[in-house]
Amino acid sequence: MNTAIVLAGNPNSGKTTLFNELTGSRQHVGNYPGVTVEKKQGICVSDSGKFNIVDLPGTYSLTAYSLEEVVARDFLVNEKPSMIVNIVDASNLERNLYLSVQFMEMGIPVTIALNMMDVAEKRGIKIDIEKLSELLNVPVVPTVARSGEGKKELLKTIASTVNGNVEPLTISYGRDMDTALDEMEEIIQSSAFLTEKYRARWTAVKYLENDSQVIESGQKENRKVALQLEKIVEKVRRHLLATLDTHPENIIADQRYGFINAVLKQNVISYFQDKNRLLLSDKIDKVVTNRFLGPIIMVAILMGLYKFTFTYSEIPVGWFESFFGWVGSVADSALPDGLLKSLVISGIIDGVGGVLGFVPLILFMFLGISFLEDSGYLARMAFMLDRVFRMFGLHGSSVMAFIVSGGIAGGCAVPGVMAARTLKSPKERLATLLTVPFMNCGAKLPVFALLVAAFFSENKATVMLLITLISWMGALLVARVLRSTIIKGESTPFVMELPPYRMPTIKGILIHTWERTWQYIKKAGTVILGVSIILWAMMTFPGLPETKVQEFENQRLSIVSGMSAQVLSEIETLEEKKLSAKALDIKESLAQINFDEAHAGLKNSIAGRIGSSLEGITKFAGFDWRTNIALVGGFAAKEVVVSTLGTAYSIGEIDSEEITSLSDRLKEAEGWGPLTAFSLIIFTIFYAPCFVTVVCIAKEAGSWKWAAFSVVFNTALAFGLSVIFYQVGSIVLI
Ligand code: BGO
Repeated sequence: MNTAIVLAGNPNSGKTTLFNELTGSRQHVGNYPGVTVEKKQGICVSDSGKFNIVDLPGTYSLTAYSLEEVVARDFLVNEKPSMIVNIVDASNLERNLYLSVQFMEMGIPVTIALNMMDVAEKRGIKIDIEKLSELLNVPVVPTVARSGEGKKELLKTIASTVNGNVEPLTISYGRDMDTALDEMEEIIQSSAFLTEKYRARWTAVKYLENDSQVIESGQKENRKVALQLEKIVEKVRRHLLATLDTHPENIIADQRYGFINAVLKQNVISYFQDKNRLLLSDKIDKVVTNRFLGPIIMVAILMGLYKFTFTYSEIPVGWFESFFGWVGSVADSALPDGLLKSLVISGIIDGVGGVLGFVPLILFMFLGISFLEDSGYLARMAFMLDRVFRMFGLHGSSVMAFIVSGGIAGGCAVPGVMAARTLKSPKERLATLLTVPFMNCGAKLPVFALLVAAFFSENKATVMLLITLISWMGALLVARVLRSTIIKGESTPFVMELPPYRMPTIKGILIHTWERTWQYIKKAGTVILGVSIILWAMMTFPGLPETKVQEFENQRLSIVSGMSAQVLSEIETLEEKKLSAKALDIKESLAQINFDEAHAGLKNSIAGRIGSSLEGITKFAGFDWRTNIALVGGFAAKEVVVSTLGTAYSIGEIDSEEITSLSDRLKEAEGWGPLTAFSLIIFTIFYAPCFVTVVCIAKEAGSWKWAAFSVVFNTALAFGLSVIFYQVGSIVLI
């Protein structure tokens, strides 16, 4: 075997010493072509094989700022060596790994020679070599180049790994940059832009780093594509300046150090202190990620966010409700009775208005989450929860997806599913995609709020907490089952970037909050609007057959026949207490007929027939045909459960002074009680994700198979759990 190996590392890491140790007298020195940078080459013959070794100039980075850096990376790009042996100074690990990370991003196989182990030991630094190797996903061999210690082991490792496949390291550079990188990568791949020389992702990162050499080669390669990429970079640059008051280059450096920081923090190094960069961050982390204090602080912060959101959004939510109530009353008086009025009020205003009413709540929640994210705290939360998640076959990066989906309260599974993109292992990503919909998204909250207010009004907070715990436990247990059966596979080590803490800017938080809230508003104006209209139609048509309508009309006529128009008008318009006992009797009889007619119409509608046909099975979970209609509607969007229950339980309802709200109606309705209500809560937590989430799962999982799985599996699970709960509850309560 005669393999090309390059030695690379920071200046003074011991490269020359190791080079001499490996090549002995079989070496010669020249210059790299065209420049006066020294190029040392030599041959290493050993039991493990024969290697051509080139010593790269010592550099700290792979930008294009110095001649050494350009020479080093040109050599790597043009010569495509079989392996980089990266000499890392163990006594200065964090700084040295900054270069290693860049090699790993290039996708060239790397073996780390962890040199100066004697110096590290003298300074009391202990390094868990195995853990470091596992987290970086590259071989790591301890060496003392000066004495030749570790040389044999290093050669053996090189020989055994030199022709293996490597998965290039992909670091997350934050939401804004990752979105731009994905877009750029797609353009670069599809137009084969510089792809003969560089990996597409690497080119994209270099564009964001404002790398003059790559930008110049890009312009020569294809002006049009280069311009397209430059435009994206410009947009991100402006966005970052506005939101975080910084440049992409700084974020890239921070996130690379954040990655290294996260690796070292996982007990890789027992004495770790960086005097230059992360001093304040480290001090904060000592408290915030402490084994005992960390979880307490995390719960306190979450409770604070929860309280902040619900306290401050209560009043504006009320304003929104009043506004939509006012719009409804305007439509009521402006439109003549009939189908159009019913469509506008029940279909559009009630449906879309119900969802838009939650905009203030969503806005306040995202305001809090944006603050936590921009400051760097959310990354710490994921870091702490990683251990728990790993036990259930998930990953530290899944934490963020769970939180965004409503792990705290009232998120949305759509961005949650998208947040799973940061997971590098496809199996862990899939397990995350399939379990985030169990979180309590903003659409499920009104359903829980309604049922809790109606049936558990004495213990609202406790029941809400119980619902949150059930959804988390359910999600984690399902993840465990899936990861032990159909999506079996090893857990990948978790290295989430832990960038230094930053003071978020007000402008940045406001922009990030608005971006997310706008997504929610757009959903209400498109998907929810469409679904509300369809459901309204399903609950309205085909209506009652003419003979039936006539029957009800005859019943009304038989009651009012012989009565004068004035008496009739009094019965219709006067308050109940002003009516005589006989008139009140007539009024109630008429209302009962109207109710029976509307009830019969709803039961005969398309939705009613579906609901009734399911009743044979759903009765085991305590659900009647009207609840079934609401749950079928909830497949489209969970908010629809509330609005549909409202319609189903109010159509033709006899309004009395005591029964006005939906929760009062449910309390009075036949078949309803705490048992049915909690069974419905369990079903709502677990059943099929809403339509938009299902589409997103298909897109992110790359197959409709998994989207279909989430619908069928989740619904079966939800139904099974509700039936068990309802049946056991019925026996216990008897
Ligand atoms: C001098 N352990 C220790 N303790 N020292 C090492 C090791 C090791 O594992 N490896 C290398 N060194 P280079 P670059 C020196 O030269 O190979 C030492 O830039 C000195 N010189 O011996 O040159 C190595 O090629 C006088 O130290 O690094 C060298 O990457 C006094 O680290 C230095 C003390 O190694 C840099 C040291 C006249």
